[in-house]
Amino acid sequence: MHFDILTLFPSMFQGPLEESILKRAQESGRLSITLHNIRDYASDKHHITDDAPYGGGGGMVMKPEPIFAAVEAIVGQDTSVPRILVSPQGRLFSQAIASELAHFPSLLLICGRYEGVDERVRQHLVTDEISIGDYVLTGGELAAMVVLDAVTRLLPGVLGDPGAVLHDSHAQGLLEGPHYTRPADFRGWRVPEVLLSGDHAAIARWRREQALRRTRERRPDLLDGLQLSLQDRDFLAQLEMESSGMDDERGD
Ligand code: 9D3
Repeated sequence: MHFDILTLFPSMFQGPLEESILKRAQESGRLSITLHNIRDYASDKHHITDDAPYGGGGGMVMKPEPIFAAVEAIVGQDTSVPRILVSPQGRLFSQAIASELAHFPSLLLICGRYEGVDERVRQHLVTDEISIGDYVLTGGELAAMVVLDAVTRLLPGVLGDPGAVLHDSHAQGLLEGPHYTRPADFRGWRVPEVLLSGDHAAIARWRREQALRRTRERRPDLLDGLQLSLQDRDFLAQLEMESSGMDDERGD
């Protein structure tokens, strides 16, 4: 998969792209990235990319001409490549959107800076707009890296084990339960005995229950849209009983 990334700060990407999985994905040819400095597409002498907002007010707005020139130089009239603006006003990024994007052979990401980009970029150039959450960043670069990272790990062969992607808690719609490794006893805190039992069915059931318990405690909203088995529903109902005190021993 190929990413074209438009930014005023291409060097912000160097660190993350040169480590670990993103580095290996590039070395194996499964991922390629071209960073484009928007400033290189400004045609004036000073390569100006921003200007004051019409109507007054503070801050600066990114000019449309350099962004249009960059996109047209990179993808031309090819309408098959999604042109994604990362912006606080976009649709909220999710694992489902990452999977959707992973099917395209090529994506173009546009990173904004300052107070935003001229509205005509949104109206006439961009085909999708993505936010990574309800907090304010200094620019779109870190958001673009989040999208790049989440999409790349879904590409065939990028993770060693193809099962790893299927087990992702967000792919399953549940949070993950606890994980343990050696030693079995660390400072007197023991690993749950079931994990040492060798009983694979019991282990699978225990893990499922831990995931359900944790999701109910921390992200009950995730349980709403899920297709749960009868066994899952029984377990959640049991947790409801426990937390409502329905089975408390009464002394009277
Ligand atoms: C004062 C109004 N601000 C909007 C909340 C202006 C503004 C602040 C910061 C406009 C852009 C930015 C830079 N942020 C992004 O480009 C961005 C972003 C974000 O800030 N949060 C979550 N997702 C994203 S994607 C791009």
